[in-house]
Amino acid sequence: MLRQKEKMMSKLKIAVQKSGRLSEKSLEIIRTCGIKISNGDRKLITSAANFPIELLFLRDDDIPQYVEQGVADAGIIGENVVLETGKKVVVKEKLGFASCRMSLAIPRDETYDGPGWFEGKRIATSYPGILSDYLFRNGITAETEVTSGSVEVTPGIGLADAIFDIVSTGSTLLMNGLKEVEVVSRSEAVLISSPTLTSEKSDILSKLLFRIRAVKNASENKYILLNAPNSAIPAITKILPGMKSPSVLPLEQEGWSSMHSVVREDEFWEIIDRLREAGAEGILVIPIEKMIL
Ligand code: PRT
Ligand code: ZN
Repeated sequence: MLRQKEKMMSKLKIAVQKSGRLSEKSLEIIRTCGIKISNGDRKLITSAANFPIELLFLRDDDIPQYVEQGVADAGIIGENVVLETGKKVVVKEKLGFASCRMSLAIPRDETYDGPGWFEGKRIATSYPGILSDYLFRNGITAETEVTSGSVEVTPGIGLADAIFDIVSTGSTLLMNGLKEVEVVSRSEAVLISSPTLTSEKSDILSKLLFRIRAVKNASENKYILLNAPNSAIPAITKILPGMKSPSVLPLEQEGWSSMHSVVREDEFWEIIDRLREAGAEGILVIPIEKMIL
């Protein structure tokens, strides 16, 4: 009876990269959402213990197609692959990891005078779709060499004049005597889904997205506590917008208060400097585990 009930309950099938740059972080984000998964033995498919999802471990390039076909309901994948494969999938959420640029690079000694440089040149890439779209938009005719690996060595061995590839730190380009001259697009890991989910699966996806956003918000923000003379409270309140406005609690010491708020990670240092100028003291900054807006 119980088994029958389990069979009837549908689970959201999420495809993640089997092994590569996205694998660990994909599992980590799901685990940080409080979902218990095990993949010690790297099976093709595994179920979560306490949330109605199943994970499918696949090659990243195959994920958009499987999601389009409904073999998987959702997937975690680089935006670059979504763009390149052009499959009918919906990008539901940017996940903030595996960030990179998709760039054109040329030999370091070449003088670069704009996209016209590529006219009539041979460009090696694993992303012919994104490249040809860029060339078309810029009215450039160039030859594309499709290479599946080590694109960056192709100019050095005379196979191409330039490359179009993923750049992260830029050290691979540097090591191969190349320089980045055009950023064509940017990419990070995203959660994609099939455009045609049953309402039951849509509900599971919404619950998962709610948790992912809480985790993301938490990692993008910090909790801040500080002491301030009461006369500085109005100025400090202007600097600290918080989720609504800062909490202000009186301190034992007459004329002083403790203020609590939330600040964005990317504005953090600038805000700290302004707070000190406004009279804040004893500033404490604490990581947030989950943040529900
Ligand atoms: O086996 P499978 O097909 O599943 O994996 P894969 O080899 O195709 O992909 P993988 O694991 O290498 O990358 C997966 C995804 O990570 C990519 O699709 C991108 O969305 C993202 N990502 C982020 C990167 C990089 N950063 C990255 N730096 N993917 C590849 N690189 C490579 C790049 O190709 C170049 O060779 O790293 C080199 C450049 O790095 P820097 O730091 O030297 O600039
Ligand atoms: Zn791949």
